[in-house]
Amino acid sequence: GKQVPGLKTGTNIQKRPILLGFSQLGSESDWRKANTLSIKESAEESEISLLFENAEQSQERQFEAVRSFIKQKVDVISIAPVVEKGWEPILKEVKQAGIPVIIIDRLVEVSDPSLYVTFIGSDFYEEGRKAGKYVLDKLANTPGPIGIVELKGTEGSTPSIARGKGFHEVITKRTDFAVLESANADFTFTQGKEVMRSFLQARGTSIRVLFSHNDDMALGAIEAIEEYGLRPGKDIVIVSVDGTRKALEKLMEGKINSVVECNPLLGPNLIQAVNEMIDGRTLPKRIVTPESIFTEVTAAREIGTRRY
Ligand code: GZL
Repeated sequence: GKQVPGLKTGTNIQKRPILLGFSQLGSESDWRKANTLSIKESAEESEISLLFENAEQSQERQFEAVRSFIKQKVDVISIAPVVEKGWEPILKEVKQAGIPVIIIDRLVEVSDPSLYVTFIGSDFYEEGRKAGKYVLDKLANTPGPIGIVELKGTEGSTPSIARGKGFHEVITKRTDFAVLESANADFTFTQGKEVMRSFLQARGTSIRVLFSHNDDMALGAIEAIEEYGLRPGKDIVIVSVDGTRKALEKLMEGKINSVVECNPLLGPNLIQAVNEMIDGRTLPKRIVTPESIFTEVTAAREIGTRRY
């Protein structure tokens, strides 16, 4: 195992695996399942032993997991925070215990940046802007007014806040674009279908565009649109975020028009950050995962290599 400083006993240095406590926020989507698998696989490949706790969307259960990691005296704690607010107290407890914290995937809103070493995750604001730009391009030659509906992710989560902000800022360029409905559907297939059904009942054929904050909600919405009697990808332009295999398949069928990539494979970045930190190296405050955008054209090329 790695040499953990302060573990010298006598002449030989005591070697034991690094203990990483990871609080995962849930298993709400294909993206999340891929994220969990990536972290477990990367920990296995390295000499790091992983304590994994799944909070199933409950911030309180994330706090409990972090407290149990403190009790177990782990070397590092990593958190994928379900929402941004409410993390100061628990992160102060971790700091008092002298355990470094790595935030991954989503961000925490804290006034004291020393409460975590680094944040590894996507630029969600840019993802929202990419989605907005796609809609502007797709409808460049379509006269308004154009009705848009939005399926938002978990209320108060970084991806939902930032994707929405980026998207809305970009589409203001067209004054004949109107957001008719915008509601949270918690990143899940089931709620995406239910909320889209309610949008259709309220607004019917005035809906011309759907912006979904993730693929699972978009896939649910596609079922609602087809049950309503409209053609997803044709009567309603659909742009989504993540880039899961199921979404790329719909992209190839023409039922989704564009998918903005959000990379869930954060395992290698996390494990590398843990090892570098244990070796006493300083880490950048922010590590951004590289991402692109998929359309009907590129989906075919991508689908073969997708791992999730
Ligand atoms: C984004 C991640 C989001 C995904 C959803 O990094 O937090 O949560 O976009 C997932 O699919 O549920």
